[in-house]
Amino acid sequence: MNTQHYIDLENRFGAHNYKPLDVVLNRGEGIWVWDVDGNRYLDFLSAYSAVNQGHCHPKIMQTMIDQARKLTLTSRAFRNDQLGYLYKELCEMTNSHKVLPMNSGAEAVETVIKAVRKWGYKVKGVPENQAEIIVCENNFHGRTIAIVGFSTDEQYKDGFGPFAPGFKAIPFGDARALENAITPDTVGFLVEPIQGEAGVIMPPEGYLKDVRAICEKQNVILILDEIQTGLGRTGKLLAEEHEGVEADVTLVGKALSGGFYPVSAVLSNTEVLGVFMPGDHGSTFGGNPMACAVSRTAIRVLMEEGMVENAAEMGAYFLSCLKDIRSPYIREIRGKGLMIGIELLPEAGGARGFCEGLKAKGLLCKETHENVIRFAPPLIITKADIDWAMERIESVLTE
Ligand code: IF1
Repeated sequence: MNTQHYIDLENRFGAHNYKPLDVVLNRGEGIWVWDVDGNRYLDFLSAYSAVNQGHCHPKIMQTMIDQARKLTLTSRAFRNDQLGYLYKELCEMTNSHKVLPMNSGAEAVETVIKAVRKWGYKVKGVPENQAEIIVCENNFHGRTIAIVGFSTDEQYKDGFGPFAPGFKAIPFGDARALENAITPDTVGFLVEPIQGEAGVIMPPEGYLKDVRAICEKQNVILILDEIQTGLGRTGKLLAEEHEGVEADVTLVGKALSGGFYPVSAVLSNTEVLGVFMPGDHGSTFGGNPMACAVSRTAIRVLMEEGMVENAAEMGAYFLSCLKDIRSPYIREIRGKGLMIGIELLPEAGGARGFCEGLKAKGLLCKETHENVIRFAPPLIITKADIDWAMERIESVLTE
């Protein structure tokens, strides 16, 4: 069966809401993936940072198999023996007090929107239905109706209205703008520590510290969406650690399961999650024993196997190699840890062509918007692997 056969199947029977690179994968191990024709590729996307631990990590896989033999799903109508341990281990690791488990990242975002609104009414004293959440321009927090409703990207919204009210967008990286936007009805500020989808956009240094102080002073809940930046990606367990701050609420997902299973969580350091009463919120699959067992092992290997430190070290090495490239196409190279973007000049003809070129040389990555090539390899990558990748990246960017 060749690649085209699988592509034809997808095109005939699937919705066309993606335009993937034409590579059909059927096997993965560590940083490598293989296509149906037997070609091997270095994965520089890591499923959008969901496989930070590398593909098919043997310990996570073993946990999944063992748990599948025992018990997969109980629903939250009953308790299971994994959930409490996941709570405890996540709290200890992230210095949180409370956890609420969901499945997708978007569900974690929806959950926190409900929680901070209710906190606003019950604790802060905001008048009924007046709660306001501040978000940033060019945000990406998922695809549900509430979330795309506060996107500032026209494509994400076009044709999908009407949307939920109660959101206000301000420029990213501008602490003054936050200060000016807050009103007595503001309950939360939702922000990515580094904007991923927007093109690996880094805020000015001190930004998180400043917004932390502003939220504190104005009694506004600071919510960091670390679904992409969290769990080692930027060289710290959570990106907030780069500035020594602690959010009131932190959202994690993606690598929380090492890519085996959709698991997300809302982590809370205040009484925000305390506003939920039985029946207020839930999910059939959220907190199921399979998800809990898998993510317990996924976070354990992340820590035990030094992946966070490796991301910091290899990220710095990779960034310095990239900055040595002399290319007429590059506008800027930026990133933290192993979350790196190369912004191309408009005359380069778009990032997609470069991603196609890299694929032909055995390296898989994905453009974001028109002009940014995004690199996010698994956090287990070695110096030799980066050198291997650099040869290919350099040749595509200079030929
Ligand atoms: C797609 C990007 C990455 C996220 C942040 C929440 C979510 C995401 C910061 C929602 C999801 C994804 C989804 C994926 C593309 C992707 C992405 F290109 F959009 F920017 F990762 F880089 N918060 N990000 O980045 O999590 O519900 O998907 O589990 O195809 O939509 P989800």
